[in-house]
Amino acid sequence: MKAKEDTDVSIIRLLKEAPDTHISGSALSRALGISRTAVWKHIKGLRKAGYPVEASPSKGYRLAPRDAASNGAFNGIEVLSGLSTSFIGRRVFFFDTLDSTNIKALELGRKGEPEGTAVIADKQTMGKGRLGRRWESPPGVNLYTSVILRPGIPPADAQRLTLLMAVAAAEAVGIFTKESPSVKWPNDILIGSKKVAGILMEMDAEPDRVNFVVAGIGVNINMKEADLPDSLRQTASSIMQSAGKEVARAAVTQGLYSSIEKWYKIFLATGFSPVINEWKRYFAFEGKAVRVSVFNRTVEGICLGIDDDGALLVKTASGVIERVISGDVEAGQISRGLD
Ligand code: BT5
Repeated sequence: MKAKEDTDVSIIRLLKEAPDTHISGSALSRALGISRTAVWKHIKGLRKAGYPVEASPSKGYRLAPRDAASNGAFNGIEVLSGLSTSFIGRRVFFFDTLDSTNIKALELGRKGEPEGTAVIADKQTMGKGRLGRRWESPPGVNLYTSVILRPGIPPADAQRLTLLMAVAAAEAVGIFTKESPSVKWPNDILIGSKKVAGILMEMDAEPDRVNFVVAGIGVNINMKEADLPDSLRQTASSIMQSAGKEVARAAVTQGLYSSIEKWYKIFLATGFSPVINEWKRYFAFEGKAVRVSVFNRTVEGICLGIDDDGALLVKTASGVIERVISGDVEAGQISRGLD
């Protein structure tokens, strides 16, 4: 990230820390180690970027209070100036439009960007779901982000990170919603029965080693039904629809990055079981009838939960326990012979 942006972030952070007071030009120049003229240049740039910085010759600078209806700016400066993580999202590449944040993050990962680097787009033109599906990504309302991780694990273990991301996303969504979120195996975050967030993990790997993983997360934040195609209106929702009000996208992003960092550190320090245990708390399908689409077949039965690797366990009518590594789950019918 460019040095100029770091100074901008510091200025916004300092102004936010003193919400109702002015900070003099000389105090800012001392705190930032730059001249007063340089401070003024940055303030002009920040105003251009949409920050309402007031300047008074006698008192200095102050961030004008935003009106209550505004859900705040959403850009790299806004995310960074309120971020409390040590490495997730500390480097942020913010774009107004991208084809897909995952595509950009894969490109940046191959160029050697460090662990924790994040890509955000206000809008995606080719937002990706799993198996070539599409992720609806309208502008101005949601979060589309991808984070680079370098966990040094074998490719076979990478699936575990999907569940870790689901735990982090559910935790972050739950901070803002009235209802508690649940997870649908493996990667959907639901409020009630409607999807508010999805996760797409991609990796750059050799046969025995993961070079890096890209965790792509889409969170519906202030999206209204009207922003969605007809086909998704019955199945998708947003944080706003549960919270009853608009929510600042920067705050959701910061919450998500904090949760990712927290669970990723736990995973690296103590392994996968704390993540699995937490994931189970959010899982709504255990003991229920499910129908799982797996490539070219369907597995039906009672969901017994997941095993230690995160695979789904389904007991079929014939009593066989099937272990499903990848697929789509939906509620099924209880048929005779299942117990
Ligand atoms: C997912 O796939 O749920 C993964 C979504 C990942 C999106 C993020 S955004 C940032 C990053 N960059 C990307 O390009 N992608 C990631 P899957 O489980 O296959 O679900 C896809 C299905 O969810 C679609 O076929 C629709 O039925 C539904 N869907 C599409 N857009 C949606 C939305 N905005 N909200 C809720 N459901 C949606």
